[in-house]
Amino acid sequence: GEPIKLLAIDLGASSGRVILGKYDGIVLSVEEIHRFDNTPVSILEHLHWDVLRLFHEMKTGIRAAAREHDQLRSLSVDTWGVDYGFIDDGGRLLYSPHHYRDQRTVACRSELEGRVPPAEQFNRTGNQPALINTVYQLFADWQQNPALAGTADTLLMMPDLFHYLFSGIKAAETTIWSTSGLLDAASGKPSAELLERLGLPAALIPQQVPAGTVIGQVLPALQEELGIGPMKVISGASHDTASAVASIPYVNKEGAAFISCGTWSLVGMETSGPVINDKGYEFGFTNERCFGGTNRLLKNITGLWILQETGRCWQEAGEPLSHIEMVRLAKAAGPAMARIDPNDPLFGTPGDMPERISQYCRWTQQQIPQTKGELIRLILESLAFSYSDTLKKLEELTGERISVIHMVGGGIQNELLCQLTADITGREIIAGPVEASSIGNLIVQLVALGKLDSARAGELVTRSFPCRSYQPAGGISQ
Ligand code: ADP
Ligand code: LRH
Repeated sequence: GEPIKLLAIDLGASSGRVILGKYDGIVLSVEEIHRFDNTPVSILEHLHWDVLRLFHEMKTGIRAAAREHDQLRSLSVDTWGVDYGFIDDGGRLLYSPHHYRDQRTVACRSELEGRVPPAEQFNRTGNQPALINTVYQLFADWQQNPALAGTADTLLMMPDLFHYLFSGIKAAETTIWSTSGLLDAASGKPSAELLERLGLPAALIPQQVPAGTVIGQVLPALQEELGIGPMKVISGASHDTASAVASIPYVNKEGAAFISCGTWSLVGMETSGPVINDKGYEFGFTNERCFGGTNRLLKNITGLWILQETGRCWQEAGEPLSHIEMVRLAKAAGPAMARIDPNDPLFGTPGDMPERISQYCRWTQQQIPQTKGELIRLILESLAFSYSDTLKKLEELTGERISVIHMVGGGIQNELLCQLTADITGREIIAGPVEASSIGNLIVQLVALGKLDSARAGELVTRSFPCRSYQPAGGISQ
């Protein structure tokens, strides 16, 4: 019969896409309908997401899909973590949500940490304390904008916000909320105690739903505007990393780690429950929820963002380079003469990355890269070394030996990064799928619609999307 047709809307911190998925019961095929940049806007010295533009681009994608295909059954949005918008009691969006790299949290850090020390935050929530976390942002909003207490009725995390704009339904999906630093790790519910000690109203948080919930339908007026029929809105694994991990075609989950490579690099393993101990805290790990309720023990590494920002600087200087050219130059440059710690705060905010990397090398008394190729190579090798270091810590934390690493996400199109990771970790890399978040998004929708058994998802991905394997070449070691 007719295949089932669904739309995945995947918003990364650098770009968004509307993907059409078709499932005939055997194979899942995907077609990219619309891709758009996700460019934050700095206004009045604060960094914001352009949500109206993003919603407009989503609509453009849906309209385009509807022109070619009828019977689109459902849609689901997944986005990057931690960010949110406010809705007032009339259902209106209050203002364009802040970007997690906005610096308003800095001034409130010590006040927050005086009330709930970082180690306690970690022990309660399983989330690694970080200035980007929802809890830091929300606390800063409450301190710096007292009027919010009177106007903000509901807090919607980014994907929940878009689901609301599509359906009119307000919900709090658990995977995205598990990035907030506000959920109790054990119960998976908002921590009443944490909220109270920070003076934040629990009433801001709408009804919680698990990943894979049909929350409503696209609003009638939107159906008409977009030229679609009735379409379900599904709250999926709405954190992009949760979606990406839902797409991993594990051969054997035991001894398998993952690296989700996009703007960020997320390095981790699935575990049955949160891993909360002093070492995990000290090593900088975090615990987030997966589709199905299991746990993801992972570390956030400032990833290809550093290369993106570098590329942006060169572009602004009138010397743009494509991804392919960057990889070619880095290959030609040969082994890097210096290394950075990608998680150094120096690399966390927008700015002149090439200059900051030189600065870092100067401070650490290393050779300063002289050419673009050397600089790119330095970034990629530094990432691979930090992956390797993180994987060793993961082995120490879990007591498991990692034998294979699944790499997923846009960054795996950088085959030099994949090969360096194989070489430096000494492990086999299985790379794929590239569009991991979109594919995971579609899988969760299929499960929610009762069309796929979640235990069969890995096989479906293996059947439907090519993966590439990289073997360690030997010769490079830490
Ligand atoms: P996000 O979801 O965070 O927006 P993606 O998963 O789309 O990120 O991955 C974006 C990254 O993928 C870019 O930073 C870039 O480094 C890398 N990338 C994208 N296309 C290519 C390509 N053709 N070759 C090499 N790298 C690529
Ligand atoms: C990756 C990601 C990551 C973090 C960051 C803010 O896109 O979702 O897991 O939460 O964005």
